[in-house]
Amino acid sequence: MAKQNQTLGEFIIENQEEFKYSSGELSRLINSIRLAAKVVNHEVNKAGLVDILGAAGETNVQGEDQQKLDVYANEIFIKTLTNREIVCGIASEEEDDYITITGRNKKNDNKYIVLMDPLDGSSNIDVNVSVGTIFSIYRRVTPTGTPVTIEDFLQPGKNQVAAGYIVYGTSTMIVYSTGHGVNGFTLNPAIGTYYLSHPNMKYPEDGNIYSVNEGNYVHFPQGVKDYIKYCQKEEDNRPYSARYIGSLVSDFHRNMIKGGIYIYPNTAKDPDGKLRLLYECNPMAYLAEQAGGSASNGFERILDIQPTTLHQRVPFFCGSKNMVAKAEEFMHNS
Ligand code: P6P
Repeated sequence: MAKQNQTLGEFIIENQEEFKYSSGELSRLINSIRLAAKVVNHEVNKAGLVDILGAAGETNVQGEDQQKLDVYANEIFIKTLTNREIVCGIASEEEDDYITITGRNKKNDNKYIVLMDPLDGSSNIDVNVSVGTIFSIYRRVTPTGTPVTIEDFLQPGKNQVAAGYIVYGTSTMIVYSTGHGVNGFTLNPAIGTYYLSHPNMKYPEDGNIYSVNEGNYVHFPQGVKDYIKYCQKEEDNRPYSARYIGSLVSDFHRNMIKGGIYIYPNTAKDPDGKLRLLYECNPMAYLAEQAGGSASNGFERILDIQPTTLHQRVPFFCGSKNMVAKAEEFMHNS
């Protein structure tokens, strides 16, 4: 049960028994993500000082190599999860292949794997727009103690045991679910503690915000074009407002609080769209459904899609249940 102003640490302990068959491993996993997020947050918030500290690829005032922030975030999350020996495998947008984690004794009895987009929307950093980290957690399906295989990573999204994101915005928040609803925690940077600020987050069933990059309009499928014109029509509670930050985590977060739909469709240029199924769409779809929203590729529930490759892309329609249903109607009728 969520209590206002509870810290994330207290929340994890108090809800420990909700983690199916967890021996505290999943709690330690969420805790390690919490720690890595604080380290990345510190660096992201300094990004504006790059000119003073040295641009990416050069040395900064401390004489350290200034890394691109998405590379830096990737390393921080991988190091934190590896050093604490909490997972048996990791996949990341920044890594061509998955990483097998073997414990100090060269055996690894951990049962969880993590897939992540360490810094989604990182191109927005240079213009001081919020960015995010997205993570997705599964139990492995191959025998414990053996090296993970691609089979462990190519599970449908409905198998996730937890998923969440960190949004590095006007404040830094962790929003996640372990299958019992969605809760948001805001970081108090003065003391480095996350406090429960958004208990039991719910996607409004309807909304009046649509988030899509209309610059690609001419390349969209006819169903998406028809839905956009529907959003803009002076009728009922429309026209809706167009809000598109260009950072999935930020658009999703705003739409979950206010109600809305995010669409990244396929185009002739990108026949499968742009967003990655395993570490962008699946975790966000899991959160959307846990909050009473929905997510599809325009025709099929995202969480039911059987992945075939680690970095595969899918068209993505996600948000308020009734808005996604209406967009799917236009897709079916086009
Ligand atoms: P476009 C960021 O690169 C990202 O993966 C999402 O966070 C964001 O919503 C989308 O791509 C933006 O893509 O093509 O509209 O710039």
